[in-house]
Amino acid sequence: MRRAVCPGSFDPLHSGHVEVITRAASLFDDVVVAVAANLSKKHLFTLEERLEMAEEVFRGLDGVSVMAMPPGTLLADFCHDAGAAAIVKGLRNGSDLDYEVPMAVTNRHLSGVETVFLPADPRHAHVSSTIVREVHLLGGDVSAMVPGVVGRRLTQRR
Ligand code: COD
Repeated sequence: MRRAVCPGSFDPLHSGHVEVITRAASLFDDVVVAVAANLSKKHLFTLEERLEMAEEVFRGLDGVSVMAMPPGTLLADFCHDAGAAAIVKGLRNGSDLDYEVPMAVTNRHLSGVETVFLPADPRHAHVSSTIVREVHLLGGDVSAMVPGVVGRRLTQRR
């Protein structure tokens, strides 16, 4: 069985994430969405809330499960413990590539796990969690950028 890990903060989960994870699920037998507690980021949603939203979004997608990556966990160790063959990431642009390649090489050196990059679909390549949070907090409509469950949670936050 070929397992892949799709890691991220998912704060919040948006259409670009969902699209890449759905494509990963068509390439691998099993996909673990690893929701990270990133110590260097101040999150809008708690880890628990981000897990709940991801579980609801991917409930109907065969072969996809959601797990927490606790604070202080190396992604390489998480992948090793999960028996993953690959990390899957979406690439939006050259800046993502510059940022991601050193992490991919480091993760391979640490655990032998390869990173597979999928080009972001142009319909979602402009979307980021930062943009979703900012547009929402300033009163804009983000419904085209996030799954329904995330939109509802954001509305409750206003
Ligand atoms: N279209 C397609 N894909 C997208 C889009 C989009 N519009 N936006 C984001 N993505 C993809 C990217 O591949 C991104 O990596 C992933 O979705 C998750 O996005 P975010 O923003 O939720 O994730 P980040 O950048 O906050 O998450 C970073 C990690 C948690 C993956 C990283 O910090 C990590 O690996 N942490 C563990 C600690 C560790 O091992 N550190 C050493 C690394 S060498």
